[in-house]
Amino acid sequence: MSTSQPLSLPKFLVEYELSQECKDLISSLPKENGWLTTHNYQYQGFWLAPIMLQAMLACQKHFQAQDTDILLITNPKSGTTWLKALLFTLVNRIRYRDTKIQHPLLTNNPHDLVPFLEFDLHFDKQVPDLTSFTSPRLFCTHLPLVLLPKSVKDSACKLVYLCRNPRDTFVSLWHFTNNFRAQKMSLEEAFDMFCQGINVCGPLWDHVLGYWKESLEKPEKVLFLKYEEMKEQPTLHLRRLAEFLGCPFSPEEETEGVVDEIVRLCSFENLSNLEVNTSGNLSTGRQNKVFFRRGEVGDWKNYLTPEMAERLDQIIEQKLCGSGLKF
Ligand code: PAP
Repeated sequence: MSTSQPLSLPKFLVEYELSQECKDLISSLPKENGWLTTHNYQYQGFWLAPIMLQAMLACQKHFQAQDTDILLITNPKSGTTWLKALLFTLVNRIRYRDTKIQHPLLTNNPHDLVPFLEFDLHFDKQVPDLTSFTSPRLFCTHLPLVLLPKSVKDSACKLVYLCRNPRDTFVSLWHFTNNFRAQKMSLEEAFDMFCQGINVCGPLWDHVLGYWKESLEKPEKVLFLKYEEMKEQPTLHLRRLAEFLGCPFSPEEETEGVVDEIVRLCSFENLSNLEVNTSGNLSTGRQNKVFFRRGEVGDWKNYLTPEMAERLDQIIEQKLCGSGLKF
């Protein structure tokens, strides 16, 4: 196994001084080796890093969703950065239409424009001050449906869920993880854990299924998107997104090419080449470039053997059976 100088761990994954409440909770939970933290713990069917458990408890206690909020939700490495960019640009498009104002995406990584509820806001055991957020407030989370704060479910806020083919999600996660490890995780070891559902916010299929079913039951509340379909027809899905959020593109905007403009601004090619993303750091300390690797569909073919792909497919097929969802 090769070793190379690892990047420093993101702040939220550094083993933290946990609250007594979190320590008590953790002591009763099943644990497994973590990919980045020493252990992950299984809570209500999902594997979470200790600091995520603590943040989740804080979110559940303190986060008060507003009816106009938009919550963007993904399993890690499913296209979070892209969706953050698209949503931010979409809902703020009037504000930054004036070409004299530099668009924030040109100088900020999308993660600094749309905060994670659990990592960026509910992290330090304090109730965060959200008064500076203008409506509609945009937040992001990796939390599974069952662990969302109650106020999200009780309010009329909208949820936008993005999923990605599990094969590519796995390969992306494996690369991302190894950026931060001195002792690299072998593909086989990581794959075996992934197939058992033991990765942060895993099992992936349960995460996806929770939101898929919710989107079928409450289509006005949850929009379910797929990374591959967005790559194939980005303008179509951006229009769907705008309609779902109640801010459809006007005929004038259509004529002026605003839809194409947003897709181009948020594209992998554009964002990954901006200076802020090649050499900048997030406010939480992570290097922005780790969020841009290849941004392609089907990169798994370069890593997984046919047997591995078949194993994962069989698991997914069995887990999704009867749900109507396919990858
Ligand atoms: P996160 O869940 O940890 O925030 P996330 O953004 O979901 O990370 O994952 C990064 C993946 O999205 C990378 O995929 P890859 O490893 O297969 O390359 C990254 O390249 C891809 N990505 C980032 N920005 C974009 C974009 N604008 N369009 C398409 N894919 C993108």
